[in-house]
Amino acid sequence: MIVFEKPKSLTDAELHYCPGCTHGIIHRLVAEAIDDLGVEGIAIGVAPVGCAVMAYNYFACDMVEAAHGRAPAVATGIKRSLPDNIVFTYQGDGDLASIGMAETVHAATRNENITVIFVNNAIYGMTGGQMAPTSLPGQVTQTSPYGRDVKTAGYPVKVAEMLSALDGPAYIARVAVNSVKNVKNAKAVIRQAFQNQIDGLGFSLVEVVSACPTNWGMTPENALKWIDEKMIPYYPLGVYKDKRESQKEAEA
Ligand SMILES: Cc1ncc(C[n+]2csc(CCOP(=O)(O)OP(=O)(O)O)c2C)c(N)n1
Ligand code: SF4
Repeated sequence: MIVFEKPKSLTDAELHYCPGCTHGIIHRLVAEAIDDLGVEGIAIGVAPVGCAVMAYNYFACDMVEAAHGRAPAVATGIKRSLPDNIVFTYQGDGDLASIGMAETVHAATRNENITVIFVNNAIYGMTGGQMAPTSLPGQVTQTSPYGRDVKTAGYPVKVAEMLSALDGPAYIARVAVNSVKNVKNAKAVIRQAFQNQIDGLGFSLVEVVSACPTNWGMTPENALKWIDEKMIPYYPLGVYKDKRESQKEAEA
């Protein structure tokens, strides 16, 4: 009896992520959503620049590599020219909320029918742990050795809250992958974000609070605890915007 299987939408390539990094869990949840919805033959992913730069080796579908931060613009072009395909981006916080902020906001406000997976690990992982737009107040990073000072570096960007204030996007949610309960919920939300695209609803973004034990300078176990103790209080989980639900309420 098979009790555990790799999703069909992941290749056999060995992941290069650090021990305890939760990028791997998120890859799996995306691949499971693609499998469950039966869109593996028509999915096209757009890989970021960041630790997930080699996502094109891991997802068993057509993949395109975008320049740093440009994935939503690249995905827009792909989806508009191939509307019957299912197009997703996979991006970190440096990629999406720093250099790629404009692309993100404008793809959301245009309600492009794409699915965006946004991995918020509160740091630039690939380049060695610099402060990200999402680093917490007081968080020590390579470029904030005394902790993020909001007086000079500003406050963290709350992407889910910010985008849900726009009229455009169809679905905005935040999940975490630091416990079994949170992973199960993340799976359902990511699946919904793909289902929305199949149903033609428009722009769906799932912010996934994720661990970077290497650059946080923590053991994998403590990194998961830090998510509970520090990240989730600042970045509350939940569905921030759901046009399907607001439509139902308006009709009731
Ligand atoms: C145009 C451009 N600017 C800067 C870089 C350098 N760079 C590569 S990855 C990265 C940040 C990655 O951080 P994030 O998107 O949070 O992903 P993570 O590695 O944490 O998963 C930066 C600044 C680049 N490759 N291209
Ligand atoms: S540096 Fe951080 S985000 Fe990158 S693979 Fe390692 S743990 Fe993951």
